[in-house]
Amino acid sequence: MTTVMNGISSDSQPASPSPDSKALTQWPGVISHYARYLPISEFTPIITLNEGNTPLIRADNFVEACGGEFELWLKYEGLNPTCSFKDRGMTLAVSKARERKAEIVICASTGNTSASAAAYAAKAKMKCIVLLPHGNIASGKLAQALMYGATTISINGNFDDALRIVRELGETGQVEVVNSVNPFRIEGQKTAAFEICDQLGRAPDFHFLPVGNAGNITAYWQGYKEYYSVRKADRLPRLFGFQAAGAAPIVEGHPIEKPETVASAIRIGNPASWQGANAALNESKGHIDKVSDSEILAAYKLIAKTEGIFVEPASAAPLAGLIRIAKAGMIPRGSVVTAIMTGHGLKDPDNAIKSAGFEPIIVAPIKEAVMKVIGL
Ligand code: AN7
Repeated sequence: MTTVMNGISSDSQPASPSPDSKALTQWPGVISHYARYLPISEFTPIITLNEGNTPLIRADNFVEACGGEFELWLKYEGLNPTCSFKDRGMTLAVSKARERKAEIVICASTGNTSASAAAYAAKAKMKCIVLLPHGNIASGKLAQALMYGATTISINGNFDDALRIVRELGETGQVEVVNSVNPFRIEGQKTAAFEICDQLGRAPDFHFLPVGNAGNITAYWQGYKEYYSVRKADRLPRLFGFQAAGAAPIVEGHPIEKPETVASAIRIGNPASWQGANAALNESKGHIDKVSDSEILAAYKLIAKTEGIFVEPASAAPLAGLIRIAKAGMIPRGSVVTAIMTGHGLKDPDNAIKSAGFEPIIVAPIKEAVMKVIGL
């Protein structure tokens, strides 16, 4: 009989583990690893792509470039199975939808939620419908929704319009909404805070992240508080959130009707988890601010060049904020700072090529031509 443990079937395990296998144990995904903190039971089918366990990478070069004297750790969430943090919440939302015998999952998305929903629905053999703001999706994300087989609908409107329609469709009871208005999304996403504490052996002093629909800031705060309450973390971090200047409803204190930013992932004018964000900011003595598109693009290039870490523009928003705050001397020396790199740079190749500032040099197919270019 085949029993499924840790996401692999027992009959596929090697007969005798090699000496190297110890360091390469199979990670089972966030639900199995953090089961005791999640609302699941023995009846919950676990739909996983082995998400989570993403690297926490120390970024001294970047800190040096912004003149700081603190420890910066980047949680590289772009290394999840669909290349964004959304997979943590989606594994749980889709598992719970399957448990309830739902057949169709639906979401509105600026791109990453749709990629993740489509992938997990495929794994669960469920139908997936995604509503996207027409013309404002990074090409990698659109490719994902199409390839994973989601029914992909482009709305002549923005994300907020798409989410409004999805909520209305959810009220019919015929579809399962897997946007972060679904509480299982937040529950799954909080595992990233657990991982940071487990990887660092403590909670950070400051935690920087981008804010769009505000589900992630809500989830991180819930995760840090929960780990603190069971004494798995020694302190609570201050949460520092950043919105794009043209899409900064929480900073401005009112919804933005026509949000605009190069960081299409956070082009959101009326965040669903606004209250969760406010609670996280107030309770953690945190801070929310806006960064301009040019600050975002500068940070986007700097992190790739100084650390070899390629993120999408939205993930550079907290780095832009960190540059500004570090320069103002607001991070005490020796602080431990984390920043969440929410999505992979390859999601948005068009912005990358546009932003790089130079193009490949075309030469004749001979050694001399290449030597001339490199000055040898
Ligand atoms: C890379 O995919 O809202 O504040 O529909 O893709 O939790 O919304 C994406 C959001 C940050 C903001 N970074 O997180 C969607 C969507 C990236 C993102 C955010 C998003 P939230």
